[in-house]
Amino acid sequence: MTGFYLFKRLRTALLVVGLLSAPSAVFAQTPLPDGQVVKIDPAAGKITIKHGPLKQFGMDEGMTMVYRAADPSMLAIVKPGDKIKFAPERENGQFTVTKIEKAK
Ligand SMILES: [Cu+2]
Repeated sequence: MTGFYLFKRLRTALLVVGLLSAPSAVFAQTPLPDGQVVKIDPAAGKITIKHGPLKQFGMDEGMTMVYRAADPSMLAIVKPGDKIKFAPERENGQFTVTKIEKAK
């Protein structure tokens, strides 16, 4: 009985260690949100993206909005109509895309 109890305790402890060490790996694998390119303004370094809800920014519903490109050169790989995965961030109160990938 005691041996079984110890086994259960040990198993729980291992599980907790596993959970504690997992978050960074899980976080790194969080997929980027989906979007669709509506418009690109290379001169201004801006891109208009249609996207679904982004709760972390208080966008509870999908919308079409303009983002600043962290690096204007990233706008060269996409064109209007393209389906993308993008990394939205808020920098100095301005919505910025730090990464754009073409969705397959
Ligand atoms: Cu938005």
